[in-house]
Amino acid sequence: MKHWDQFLTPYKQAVEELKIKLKGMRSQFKLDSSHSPIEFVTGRVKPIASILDKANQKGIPLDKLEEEMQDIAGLRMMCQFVDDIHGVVDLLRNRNDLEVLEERDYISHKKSSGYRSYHVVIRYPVQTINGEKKILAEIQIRTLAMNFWATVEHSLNYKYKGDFPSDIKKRLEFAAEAAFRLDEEMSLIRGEIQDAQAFFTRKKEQKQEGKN
Ligand code: 0O2
Ligand code: 0O2
Repeated sequence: MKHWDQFLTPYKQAVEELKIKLKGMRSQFKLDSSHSPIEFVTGRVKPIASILDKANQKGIPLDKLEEEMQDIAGLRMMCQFVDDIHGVVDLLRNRNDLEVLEERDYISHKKSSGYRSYHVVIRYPVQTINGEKKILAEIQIRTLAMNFWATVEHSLNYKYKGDFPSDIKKRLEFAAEAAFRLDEEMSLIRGEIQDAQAFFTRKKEQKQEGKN
């Protein structure tokens, strides 16, 4: 157990640091009163049981976890619109506190399950009392609709261990299609939505100023 604690400590630190940094990007857009391409950010360290399951499934020896398991540290960035995702990926590519190693575009090429998301694998330096340690982390960037579908599908997957009854499988396919259409519809009225959001932000700011 102590060994796992030691192994996971830099990953925990990386997730905490990256959550602050990525949420900071959102705050900077808000301060600018410009549309934030980032709606919210979450992060987690993969639980030990899930690390062991995945290592087992993928035939990764436990002494190769650091190099071969890319999502022990995982971050998610949620966007309102599909187009925001590309903007967020560009922002990540331009940062000099992390190195983008790989990108997996499951939006242009959705998975057979219906899963859509953009994955970026990074190398991130963590400062420890024994010096710098570079770890791998995976950042998943997706719309709110993609996130809704993935979250629900993930729970069902857990329940059915991937072996879905055929009616549920069909429903999930329809739901993936509906989430895709929702993203398309929202993109078509993107300008309208952003104008409304900017209007309410200004109103809120005026109200705040009135109070102070
Ligand atoms: P804000 O500014 O209130 O949104 P944490 O350590 O709690 O900060 P963690 O462990 O990743 O972060 O928590 P969690 O519960 O996964 O959620 C992180 C942030 O995402 C929280 O915001 C939640 O309010 C927000 N969040 C989670 N689900 C949704 C959702 O479906 N819609 C929206 N809009 N936000 C969601 P914070 O950190 O409190 O900041
Ligand atoms: P968690 O923490 O439970 O979400 P793979 O071969 O697909 O296992 P690989 O090659 O390591 O994975 O990387 P990939 O495919 O880029 O990313 C895997 C992660 O993407 C998964 O992590 C999920 O978070 C998400 N994902 C991929 N496919 C699906 C899917 O069909 N449905 C849902 N809901 N999520 C998916 P884990 O390991 O499941 O971890």
